[in-house]
Amino acid sequence: MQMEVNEKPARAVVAAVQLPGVSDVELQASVSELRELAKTLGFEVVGTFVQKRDHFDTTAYLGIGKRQEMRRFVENQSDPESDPASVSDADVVRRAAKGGAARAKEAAQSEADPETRRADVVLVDHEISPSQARNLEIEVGCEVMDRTMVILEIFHRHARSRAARAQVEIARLGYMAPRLREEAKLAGPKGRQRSGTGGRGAGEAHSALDRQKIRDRIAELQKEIDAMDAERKTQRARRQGRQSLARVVLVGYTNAGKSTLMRALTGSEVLVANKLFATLDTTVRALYPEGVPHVLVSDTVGFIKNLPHDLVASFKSTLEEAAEASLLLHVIDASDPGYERQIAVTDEVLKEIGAQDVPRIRVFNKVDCVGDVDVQAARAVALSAQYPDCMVMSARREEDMARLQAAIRGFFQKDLVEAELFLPWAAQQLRGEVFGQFEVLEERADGDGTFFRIRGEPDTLSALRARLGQTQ
Ligand SMILES: Nc1nc2c(ncn2[C@@H]2O[C@H](COP(=O)(O)OP(=O)(O)O)[C@@H](O)[C@H]2O)c(=O)[nH]1
Ligand SMILES: [Mg+2]
Repeated sequence: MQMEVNEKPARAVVAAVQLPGVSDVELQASVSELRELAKTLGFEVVGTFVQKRDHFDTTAYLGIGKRQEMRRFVENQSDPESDPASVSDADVVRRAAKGGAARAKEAAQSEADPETRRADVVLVDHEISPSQARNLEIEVGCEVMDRTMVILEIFHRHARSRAARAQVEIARLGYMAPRLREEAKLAGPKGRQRSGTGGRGAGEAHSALDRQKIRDRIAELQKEIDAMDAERKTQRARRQGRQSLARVVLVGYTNAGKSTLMRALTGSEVLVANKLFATLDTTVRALYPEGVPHVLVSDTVGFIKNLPHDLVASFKSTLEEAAEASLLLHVIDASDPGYERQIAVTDEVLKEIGAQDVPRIRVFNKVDCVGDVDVQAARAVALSAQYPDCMVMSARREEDMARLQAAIRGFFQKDLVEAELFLPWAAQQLRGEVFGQFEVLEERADGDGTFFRIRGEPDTLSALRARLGQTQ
């Protein structure tokens, strides 16, 4: 489901059951979070359906009436009376007997004009069983993903290192295992299994996998992770002392504004065309405008308020690049009533992944949402007293973005040194690197080579001098 920039985004409908004991505020928070997660996956959210119930409908999560309402929405029918979409039980049974992929395709394509359809996928705000997903898929007429699957897909995309990928794969297998079993039961011995929403990897191999095989695979992955952990520790020790890239990592809860800040700081559009960084993916970009040193900014998955417990380990592994950062920007939604607790959780997790010593700036964002101008000013004073050196800002204000940009530049420039560098004629192939890695303040040439007066990182300078065979 990887989305290209120029591809039309898939349209999603969010559906949630509000169980007794869940307040409106809690439900709303959970639903907005799912909508943000959907956007992270590149979906455009076109509708939300909420239903109060004592329990989930055992057949299809939502009650029959809500299912039909959703189908009419998806198929873009306004008149419920002439609704050919209402599905009889016989229909359900008949279609359920067909193979998974074929059935999902039929549900998605044959029954509504693709030109007028309003949605491509339903996102359910809880974890549901395969049979509930299957029935909902048939009745509403498009693919269904539950909350856990949405989160797993996001982790899958954000897991960078081999260890993180292995960790996410374990979580995915854990999610798939009971589903494959139930699928096998539903489909009968020869039946095909549901593959439409299984996700990469797990989908292809499923028919051959039984529980034992899944257990073996999980054990194997765990062994790999342990081995890689040890390797990473030595690598990290080795990396220290070598020239390091200036690297900013954005962390914080979903919806705090990380991606918004990322876009504003890096001017994404501009940089797609920039050759130097053309290979960077969407979550790693260069701080713009460029300067010395080059600063790379990465976005992370973000903490999720309703994170299923089984996914905690894989969430942490998607965050591990935070431990390698030169600077963490901890983005906090200052208008969220639960922000203090969120700060505590974030700090705790950062400690667990070994990022406690990485310098960090706390960025209290969305201050424009906390009340009128006076309330905002009072909040800024209180936060600055409680968290020295924090930033209180709004991504919607240009002057605030400029302050943040300056704080980041300032952080990296305070360690820069000015120096003279001599490049003999025989080493002129390094000219490009001199200009790429340093700010050149002055340049003059004589019979032996070129003298530069430069400003840059001391480590980068030592590394270049070492290559030139020059001692300090
Ligand atoms: N009012 C206001 N909205 C903001 C601000 N920063 C981000 N947003 C909005 O908050 C929502 C979540 O932002 P996003 O960057 O996707 O958050 P992320 O989940 O941390 O990446 C989006 O609708 C943004 O437009 C801000 O400073 N003020
Ligand atoms: Mg984001």
